[in-house]
Amino acid sequence: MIINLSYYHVADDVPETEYDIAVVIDVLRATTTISWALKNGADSIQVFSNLDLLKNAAGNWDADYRLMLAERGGKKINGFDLGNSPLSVTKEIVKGKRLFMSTTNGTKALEKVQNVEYLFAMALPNRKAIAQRIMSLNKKNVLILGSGWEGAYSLEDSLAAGALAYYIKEKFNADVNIFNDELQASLALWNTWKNDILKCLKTATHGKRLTSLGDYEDDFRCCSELDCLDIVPTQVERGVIRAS
Ligand code: 3SL
Repeated sequence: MIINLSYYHVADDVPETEYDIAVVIDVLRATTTISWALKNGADSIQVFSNLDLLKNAAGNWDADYRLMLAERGGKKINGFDLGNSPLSVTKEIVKGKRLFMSTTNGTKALEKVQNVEYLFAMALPNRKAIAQRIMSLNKKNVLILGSGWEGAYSLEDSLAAGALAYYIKEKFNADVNIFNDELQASLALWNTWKNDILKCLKTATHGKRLTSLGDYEDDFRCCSELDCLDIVPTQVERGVIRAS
């Protein structure tokens, strides 16, 4: 079967089409944090764009088994347990807990496609695991969605979209229809930067934004690692993501 692979930079660009699978990417840093939290034993992650809804839902959860994560503009919001760094979701902190999470762009993108039957969160560390899952499902229409920044294009999400399409096309030798120009451009981007992912992330506007906010060297290193996690963050009920 031919796989139709499309990529859109931000949620508002996604057409009203039926997709079998949606893969949401926020390299810096929401989907990297989600992937590492699940790797480190978090029970689940519930995503919200709205902070009041997050607080309400968290309030109904056993306080010993919950954490609230919130970031806006790259910074942790006061009053929340954690911000949005993959380095902060260590085993000691997240094991067995539900993470109630809201970020500037990543959780919005996840909300946008939560009606798609199979919804996965991807970052560079689990690119291969996601590609394998897509292939194993044998579905036709696959949407890759970047999170961007406040409605605008982001270089690092497009790089990862290209990395995923490249893996499916070249490593699986799958019959792939690169459905739109956005994905063609992402493949070209991947070919340009695949040997210096870290530099690409630091060159990106959001990479520069993070650099201007403080020392994010370890976050950059973590977010630029490729194929080191076997976790497939999967939506199991509306807004709730678990490892599978
Ligand atoms: O935009 C988002 O959703 C965040 O991932 C941004 S940040 O990396 O936490 O600054």
